[in-house]
Amino acid sequence: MSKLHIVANRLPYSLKKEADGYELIESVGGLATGMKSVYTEYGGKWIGWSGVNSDELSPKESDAIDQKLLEKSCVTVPLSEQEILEYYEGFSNKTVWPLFHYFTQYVDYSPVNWETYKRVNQRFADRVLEVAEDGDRVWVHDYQLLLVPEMIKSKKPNVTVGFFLHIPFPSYEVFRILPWRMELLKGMLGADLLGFHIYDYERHFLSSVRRLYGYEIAFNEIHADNRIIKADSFPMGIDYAKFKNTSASVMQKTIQERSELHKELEKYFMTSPDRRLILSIDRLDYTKGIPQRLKAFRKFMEKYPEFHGKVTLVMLAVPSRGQVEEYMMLKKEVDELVGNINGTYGNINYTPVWYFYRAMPFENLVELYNMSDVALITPLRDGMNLVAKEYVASRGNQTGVIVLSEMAGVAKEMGEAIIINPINEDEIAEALHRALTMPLDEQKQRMGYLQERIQRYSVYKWAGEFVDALENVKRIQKEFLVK
Ligand code: ADQ
Repeated sequence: MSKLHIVANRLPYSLKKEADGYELIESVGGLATGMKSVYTEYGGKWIGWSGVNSDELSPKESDAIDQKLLEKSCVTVPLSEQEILEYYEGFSNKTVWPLFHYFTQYVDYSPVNWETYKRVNQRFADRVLEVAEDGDRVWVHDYQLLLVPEMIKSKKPNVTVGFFLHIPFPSYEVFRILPWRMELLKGMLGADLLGFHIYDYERHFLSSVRRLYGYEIAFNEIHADNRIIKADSFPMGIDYAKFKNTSASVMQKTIQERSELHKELEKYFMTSPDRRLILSIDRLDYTKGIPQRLKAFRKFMEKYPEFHGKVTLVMLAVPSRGQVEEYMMLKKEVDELVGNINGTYGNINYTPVWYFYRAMPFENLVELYNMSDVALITPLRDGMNLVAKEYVASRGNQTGVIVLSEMAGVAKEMGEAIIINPINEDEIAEALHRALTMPLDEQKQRMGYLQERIQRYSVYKWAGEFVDALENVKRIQKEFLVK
């Protein structure tokens, strides 16, 4: 049977330094969960970076790590400090990330970073070429590796290549700004199948291909120099059962067994029957609309004094890309806004915003999902947004309301949420009021539909469908050649 290899910037393990060497820690993120099921089933390798700067490792340490990872079917791509700076923090996160999220004012056009991006992409491709044999399939992930599909295809045309973009693909008018737009598209077009979260991103991509390369496009098939390439949308799901079951089990724990956070949340609700929690969870990233969200909450407090003392916004922000200037500025702005709201509306018994600048253990995350009345999800742009799906999966009693940005890919699957424009503070303040006063029957009806839909298209289903589509494109290409 043909193998299926995964290529992603990071491997599904991170390394922890111990006295006697490095220990592997399994990642629990969405991508790792979904992909592990796939590459182990098809006997392939996972090619990626271990997360450790290779300058810090002696050759002996490096060999030992490679060996340990190989036992888990992982092949490492070493990256030096300079490469991490220029390829990862540089071109990936300061050029492609802001551009693809429509933050054109933040885009850095460093030719040095671009050269390193090309070189590192080639290194990833070379590792793939070492392990992939004719007839195998390779699934490349995300914006750090846009050039890899073509780098594989040009050397091994009999390897079937799939590519999935986890972030938006922007409109042509934004994409065209990039000096290296032709090269990036050429890189992506090395794939036989290109996957996006939603149809809008696929449409933007096809439009850029048509305008920049002039290829004929029939529905979602690109006819490129005697090859057929397919684009399609695959909305990524979550491990629904994991959230559902953890949520049920944490809520069944006895009072003594409960976590500190759980006990604190219960105390909060016990002080008054009409207390409410609003939850906000993201990486601290400028695309997530966190300052706008805080301003909208402040507006809500201004407009609805009857909720003072009764509503708390729990805001979790995971530290992210802290070396990049825009992220440092964002952190400062968020700190100040939280201080301002708490200073204005708080008192000795009441803190309107509980702000946690850290990652939470999984169980605590699920407790918060389970015990919050409203999920406030307002990104300015977001490829998908898995937090919305995780909230749905964790709602054991089917209550809870989602206030959701129309700019998140997930909004396309969540017509039952209250959909808002993330810039419109008044609209969000009104949506919060509506969510907090929504009758329980209506909440249950909406949440019931959401649960049914999100449960059906889990991360496993998503991965399975992509792999099936990759097989299908192989067949279409064969038929095309026979004609
Ligand atoms: P992200 O931008 O990282 O992903 P998202 O999809 O929301 O965004 O995933 C964030 C993940 O981090 C969630 O699984 C969430 O549970 C977890 N998380 C957030 N805050 C946390 C905290 N304080 N503690 C612990 N865990 C926390 C990118 C794209 C998205 C796309 C995904 C998948 O930007 O649009 O949905 O990839 O394709």
